[in-house]
Amino acid sequence: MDGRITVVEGDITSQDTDAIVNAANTTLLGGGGVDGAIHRAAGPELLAECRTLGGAQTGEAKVTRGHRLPARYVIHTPGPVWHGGRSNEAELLASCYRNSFALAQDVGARTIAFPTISTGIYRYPIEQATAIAVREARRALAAELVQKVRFVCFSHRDAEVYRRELATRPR
Ligand code: AR6
Repeated sequence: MDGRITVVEGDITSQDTDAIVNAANTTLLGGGGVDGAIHRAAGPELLAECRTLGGAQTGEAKVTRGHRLPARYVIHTPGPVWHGGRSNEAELLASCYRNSFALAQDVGARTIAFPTISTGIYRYPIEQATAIAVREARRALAAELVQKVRFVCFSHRDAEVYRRELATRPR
């Protein structure tokens, strides 16, 4: 297992990484799930900054300051809604990770924490989403876009899926 990738069970809003990633929607104006939690913890200044961004397409990413969060930056990325797997979901989810890593490098964020993008309200199957997340994290680390990646799982079950994936060799 690559020691630069860690898995924790917990709340992404309390992470002390340089950047945290928000599983947003295309409006970038907040919502439920982890998006709602991040906006509540960051305070209304986050929504005010998000209003200047003009939304984002699925798979894109945009960055704001962290405001009241411990993290300096929030990278907002709308993941794909799961429609059964034949609507380009895998490529779009990979784009979320790639664009998030690219933005982290742009702003100089060396450590980054991700939630399990798309696996909640958007219903992406956790095993398949995890394989993509881990593959893209390994690539970003190999390319030295960031130095550390933390996967923040909201449930023990999700964390176990990540640990299993990290214990397997890169595919
Ligand atoms: N910290 C870490 N993970 C969390 C937290 C938290 N504080 N809260 C929830 N999760 P979801 P999606 C987990 O639904 O599937 C929003 O309305 C959650 O249990 O937040 O990408 C947006 O505005 C799940 O495992 O994101 C979009 O409309 C994971 O985060 C839509 O939901 C992702 O679940 C995006 O849906």
